[in-house]
Formats: sequence, structure tokens, C-alpha cells
Amino acid sequence: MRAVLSVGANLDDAARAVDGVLGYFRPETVAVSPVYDTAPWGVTDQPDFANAVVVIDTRDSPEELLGRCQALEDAAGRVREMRWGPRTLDVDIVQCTDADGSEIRRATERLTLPHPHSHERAFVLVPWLAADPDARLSGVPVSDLVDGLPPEDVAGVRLPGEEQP
Ligand code: A4P
Ligand code: MG
Repeated sequence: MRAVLSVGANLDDAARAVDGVLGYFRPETVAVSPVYDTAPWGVTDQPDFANAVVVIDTRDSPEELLGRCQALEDAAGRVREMRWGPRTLDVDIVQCTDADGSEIRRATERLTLPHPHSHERAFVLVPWLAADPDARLSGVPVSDLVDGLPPEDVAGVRLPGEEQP
């Protein structure tokens, strides 16, 4: 299957933590975004995040892939405390697709696919579009989803060195 992963961190050396995950998935990678500086979403009173999206082809099932993502989080010393709060590393599965391109769906306690918040998160959609300009989420072009986001959300996703809005 093909999987789209969102990688985020906002504590310690966040960009380095994200780079480490991108390196880990390199053998399976078909497309990858740059690492962005992003304004915090949800709980806004916390440090900026480093975020990236990587697209991989893997023999794993979605559940096996989730296990690998959580092992990476654990290895980064992540402690689960506050929902949407600061974290040393977060690796979410945005979408999984079959070989025929159809979206794999899950609605269990452990795994929701596609990830329920992705369509409204600039820190997922902007990097995803950079990695794959033809990306679609549940049939909708990701470029259309980005166009529909509040402009201030999109402006909050910056390449390092870009001017602050
Ligand atoms: N889970 C279910 N579906 C999935 C999936 N598709 N991918 C379960 C990954 N995990 C999935 O996740 C809680 C449980 O979700 C897991 O045990 C898994 O079985 P978690 O990572 O422990 O908790 P969380 O991340 O604190 O909660 P949540 O709601 O997943 O938060 P998010 O969605 O990860 O958001 N702002 C910016 N700019 N950048 C960010 O990266 N991240 C968050 C966290 C908030 N604000 C942000 C960012
Ligand atoms: Mg998560």
C-alpha cells in the first residue's frame, strides 16, 4: 500500500527529530516535502512546530505501520500528556491507499483512516501538496483543500528563512 505520513515536533531540536524520521523511511519513500516551520494549531499557546509529509510504499498493513510510527515516537522519548499539546515527536498516518488507488478506511479505537483532522490542517496539507502536487484526499484535490483554508493558516506554514507574516 501507499501511505502518507505527517511528521511533527515542537520540543528540543524539533527539525532534527523530523529529519530523523524522514531518514528512517527513506528506503520506502516515493515523495517527501521540505521541513516547514509552522504555527501551532489547536492549542496555540505552545512553541512553533517543525512539520513534514512523507509518502511511502510499504508492505505493512495500516496497523503494522501505526506500530512503527509509535515506536519512533517512543524512541524520541515522547510522553503523551496533553491532547494537541507539545511533543518531541508525532507521526500520524494521514492516508493509506491500495495498489488500485482506492483509499483504505479504518474506524477503530486504535486507528482512524483517513486521519480525521488532515483536511483542515495547513501543516499537513501544504507539505503534502509540496511532496505530491496531484495528491487527493477522499477524492478532493489537496490543492483545492489548501485553497479553502483560512489564509492566515496557510501563511503560518513557512519554509525556514521565509519572512514571518
Ligand atoms: N490514531 C488514530 N488514528 C490515527 C492515525 N491515522 N494516525 C490513534 C496516527 N494515530 C492514530 O494519538 C492518539 C491516538 O490516536 C494514538 O494512540 C493512535 O492509536 P497521539 O499521537 O497519542 O495523540 P495526540 O497526537 O496528542 O492527539 P491527536 O488528536 O492525534 O493530535 P494530533 O492530531 O496528532 O495533533 N500544530 C502544528 N503546527 N503542527 C503539528 O504537528 N500537531 C498537533 C497534534 C496539534 N497541533 C499542531 C501539530
Ligand atoms: Mg498523533
